This record gives sequence, structure tokens and C-alpha cells, in this order.
Amino acid sequence: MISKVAVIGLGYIGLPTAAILATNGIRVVGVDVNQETVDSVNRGEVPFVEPDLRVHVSGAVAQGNLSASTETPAADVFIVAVPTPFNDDKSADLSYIESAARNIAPKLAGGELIILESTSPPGATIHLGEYLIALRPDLSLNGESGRPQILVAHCPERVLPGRVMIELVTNDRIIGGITREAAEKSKVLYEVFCKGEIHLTDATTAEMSKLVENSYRDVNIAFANELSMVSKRLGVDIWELISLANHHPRVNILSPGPGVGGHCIAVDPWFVIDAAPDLTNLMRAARQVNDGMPFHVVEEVTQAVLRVDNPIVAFLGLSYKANIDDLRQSPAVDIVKRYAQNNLSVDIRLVEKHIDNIPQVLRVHPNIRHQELDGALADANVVVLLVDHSEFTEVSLSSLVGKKVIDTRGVWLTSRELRFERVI
Ligand code: SAJ
Repeated sequence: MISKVAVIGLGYIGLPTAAILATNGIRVVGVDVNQETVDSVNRGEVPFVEPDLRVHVSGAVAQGNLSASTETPAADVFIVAVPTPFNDDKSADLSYIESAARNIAPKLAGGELIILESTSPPGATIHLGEYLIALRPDLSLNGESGRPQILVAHCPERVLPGRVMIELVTNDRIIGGITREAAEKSKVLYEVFCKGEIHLTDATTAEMSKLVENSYRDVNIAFANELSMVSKRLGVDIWELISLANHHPRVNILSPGPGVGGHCIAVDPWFVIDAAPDLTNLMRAARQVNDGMPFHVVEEVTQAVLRVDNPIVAFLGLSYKANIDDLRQSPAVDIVKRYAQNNLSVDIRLVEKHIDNIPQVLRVHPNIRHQELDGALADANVVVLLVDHSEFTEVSLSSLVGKKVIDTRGVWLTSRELRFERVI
């Protein structure tokens, strides 16, 4: 019987998970080191943009099922949803997981379930279990020597930012237990809100499944990005090429772009590469291709600017992908930063309605202005589309005629008419 859950880490995954458990009748305490996050959750507010999350949080707080604290309470279940960044050498940094474990350990009495949701390198869940037992040698992971047992499992999150509240419910889940009992008890918890299938396995396979999903996507995006460069050299339209190749029943090439951003796909393959460096040349190459894309875009912008008098460059979009406000590891920010640093005299306009202020990292440039779309399109003679936000895909193509256009997402230039007018 689960009566109280503590969710450690109230970020992009922890807070939605806490909220959905609470709206399904479980008493949840969300724990975060950031007092402002705790205060905003206790007011029923959400510290970042995610559709429908606010309704869930405010409803759960009003019902009395969700509260937040900086202190880890005693609970039946602990869900750990803290960051797992990588170190400079690309190995995983488990310090946030260990810190969560140090706060959980004193609260354990035996019988609790500890679920690691953070995306983790292979072996991290077993490490968490052993770390807890080292802190609490009076407990055990499998009931040996009659010591009270704790249950430890991994249940990786797999939700897409922007669709988190839908995918939490509809996606299948994979649960890997250090023991079968840990996996089965976790399943009972996720069944409270998950309508997808729940698959049980061991902890390391569950860790790998999450990493492999994101690595698969990274490798496939890298293939599209590599093709886009080959096509440019050969004078072939990459968007037409992909659309034609994708008519084959067993081919589905993804979309090239300015690079891979966000905090998942650009990070997770490194955990696999780090675990088997001698066997992962393909994944490493994919990372290098995707990380190299911003340099190619900067070079294209540089060449386009050389071909106009009194250049005014409009960069459209700063977030890491369409229709969200998340700038973390955004290739668009990287591109604008690199271009701006080396072209201090060029007049630059940024169009990004999802943010209020230009990020600090771009303020080094004296001639950068944050502008509305219409004004930027009217002023600029070089237009660089970096993110396929809906407001950009709806732009009338006539407003681009006569300008140098670099469309890194292929939303405008798929139009044959525009291509044949040779706008670029
Ligand atoms: N991108 C391309 N071309 C494409 C698809 C994406 O350039 O054809 C770029 C995007 O613009 C973005 C980056 O890749 O910069 C990543 O975007 P995404 O939408 O592919 O993925 P994320 O990072 O927002 O979310 C991923 C998802 N994983 C998979 O689809 C396998 C999500 O389900 C995971 O839960 C999430 O990572 C995570 O938290 O790990």
C-alpha cells in the first residue's frame, strides 16, 4: 500500500511526475534544493513552460495532495529525478544522484522503494543501491542476513518536452529492478497514471534502453545532417532528396537542421560511448557531425553577408526546437553567439517571442536587437531561420523575395517556386 511518495528534483520530469501522481490521489511531497521552486509549487505555480502542467500542479496543491519542501521527508516511495550531466571528459556526473541518496538514507526504515528516473549511465541504479546500503549497513538490497530490505529500480522518463503531460500517460514504460520485487512494486505505482504498457526488466537493460532510444535518434539526425552537406556540394536540394527517398517503404530519413540541442539527445549517447569507447565509433561520429552543424551554418551566414551591401541579418528562433522556450544547449544560440562574436559591426536582429530578454551570452555584441518578426523581416536583407516555430512557418514567401535566405529547417525552401526563383 503506497500512501506517500517523495519526488526528489522538481524539474522538467520530477514536477510533472509529482503532479500527475498527486492528481491521481497519491500524497506527494516534491523536494528541491531551490527555495524559489519550492515556493512557487506551494503556491500552485510552475517555474517553467510546459503545456497543461500548471493546471495539474495548481489542482493537486488545492486538493492538498501535493506540497513541496527543501527537506527530504520519510516516505514509502522515493522517486529520484535529478540531473545527470556529463563531466568534461564526457563521463556521467552522478553527484546529484548521490546527494539525493544522502538525504534519503536517514529516512529509510526498510521496505521502501527507491526509483531512479534520471537518465543514467549503465550501472547507475546498482551504484545507487550500493551507495544507500553503504550509508545504511543495517539494511540490504535482497534481504540477506535478515536485514530489512529496500527495493531499488530504474524507470527512465521518455516524455517529449512540449507533450509531457500527454506522454506521461500514453507512453509505454520500461522498469528495471535490482530485484524482481523492486520492478513489480514500481509497476504498481506507475499503473496509477500510465495507460501505456509497462515492461519489466533488469536495471541495466532499462538504463540502456533509454540511452539507446536517444542515441538512435541522434545517429539518424546525424545521417540527415551529413546528407545535407553532401547535397549542398553536389547542388542537390536536400529536402526534395529526402522526400523522394522517403517514398521507399522501408526508408524514413529524419530532418537535417542546425544541430541537435536540448539536454537529452546531445548528452545521452556519451553515456553509452563512455561505457564502451572502443565499440562506439558510429555513435561518436554522429555526435561529432551534429555538434559540427552550427559551424556550417555560421559559414553560410558569413558567405551570404559578403554578398549584400549594408547587411542586416535577422536570426529567427533561439530555442533548441520548435514552439518551446527552452534554450538549453540550443544550436541556435550557439550559431548567433559564434557569428556575432566575429562580426561585431554587422547589424543583427533576433526574433524569439518565447523569451523576454536576449540571453546574457549574446549581449556581448553591440548591434544585437530583439525584434518582432514583421519588423525584422522588413529590415533584414539576410534572413536565417534557425527554429521552425509556427509563426515562422506561416511567413508569406513573398516577404522573402530579394533577400538572402538560409533556411536551416527546410520550412520555406521546400517550395519549388521559391527555389526556381533562385532567391538564394
Ligand atoms: N532534430 C533535428 N532533426 C529531426 C528531429 C530533431 O534536427 O528530425 C533536433 C531538434 O531540433 C532538437 C533535437 O534534435 O534540437 C532534439 O529534439 P527531439 O524532438 O528529437 O527530442 P528531445 O530532446 O526534445 O526529446 C527526446 C525524446 N527522445 C526521443 O524521441 C527518442 C524524448 O522522448 C525523450 O524523453 C527526451 O529526449 C529525454 O528526456 O531524453
